[in-house]
Amino acid sequence: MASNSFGKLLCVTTFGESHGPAIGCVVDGCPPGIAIAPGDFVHDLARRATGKSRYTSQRHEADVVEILSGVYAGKTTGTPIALLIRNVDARSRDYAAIADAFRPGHADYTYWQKYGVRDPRGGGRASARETTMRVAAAVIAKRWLREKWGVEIHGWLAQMGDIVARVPAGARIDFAVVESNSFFWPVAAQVPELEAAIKGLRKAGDSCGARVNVVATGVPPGWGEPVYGKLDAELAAALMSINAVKGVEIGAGFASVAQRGTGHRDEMRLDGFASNNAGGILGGIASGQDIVASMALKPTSSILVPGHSVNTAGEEVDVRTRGRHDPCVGIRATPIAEAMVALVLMDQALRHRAQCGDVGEIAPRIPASSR
Ligand code: EPS
Repeated sequence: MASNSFGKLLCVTTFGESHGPAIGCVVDGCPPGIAIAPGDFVHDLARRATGKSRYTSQRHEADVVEILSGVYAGKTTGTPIALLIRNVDARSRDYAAIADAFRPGHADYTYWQKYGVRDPRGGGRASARETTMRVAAAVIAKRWLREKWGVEIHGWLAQMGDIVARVPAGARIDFAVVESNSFFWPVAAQVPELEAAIKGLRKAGDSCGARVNVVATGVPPGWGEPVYGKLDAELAAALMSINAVKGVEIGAGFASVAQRGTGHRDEMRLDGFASNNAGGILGGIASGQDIVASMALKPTSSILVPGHSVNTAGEEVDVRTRGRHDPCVGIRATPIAEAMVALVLMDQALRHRAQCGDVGEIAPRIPASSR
């Protein structure tokens, strides 16, 4: 009801506010026997964290995970896994001047309308700080998916503002390049252009949007459910639940509108699919091809340029947001998108195993790779 939880068999609940004492999550329904230690969270949390480059928010959080329950002798026990991260660098004074005003384009106004009260410090529950716990929970899901099923999940920044990643048509993304720069950008030669764009935005006190793509390889055919539990529907909902996301595409997505049936259908032969316009999902169920998702993030609403708005007293005011904000939230969204895809896939895998675990491998099985 209150929607701080998601997933059916793997159920993740997050809690905490950006400037509260801590943020945390409870991961319930996780199978026993998965090796997990606090150090396992370091890599992905650092990929998502603020303050790791000059191009993101300069808030410096340590993001140290404390495992409070559900793990014994280094392995999950099957009981609820509670993870906690203490907030250590909140600077609530940055929000004092706008505590009673609604930032245009922000959740300030809608939280106020819904609850009649809100925590203005750091955006409270609406802050992207909350996504830290999604990434932490997904460390467990990513491991299970990789070790048990060979599923790998990788994301990249495909567009920042009007700069589009110049990946040659049909070329595979080089994830070593993606991980080698602060933008998760797949084309190294364009990184200076991105750096200059962020510097320009900072100078202008403005922000820009972004597109993040994610691919999951190795997903066996069969994961996903008809009709209301479609894999693409759950991926879309999970990705859309990330702060600032305004659009999600699966496979060819909105480009399908201009396609013909002859061009869109992914023709099959015994040695493979001819294309992947479906993004690896047919009828809500994985086909065995790569799962391909893409999401659009709006420009950060907390910006220095003053904008017209109103305050809680019903007065018209100009709002200007100071503080340590991201000129482009999309830069840090790649690990968050991967996390949501991992959590949905693990939940769907557990559901598939529960209902159809005895079905086994059905012939013919068409290889995943497009010819
Ligand atoms: C955020 C605003 C900034 C970011 C924060 C997300 O918070 P603050 O104003 O407190 O510095 O630093 O991101 C994180 C702290 C994080 O870990 O992602 C927002 O408004 O969403």
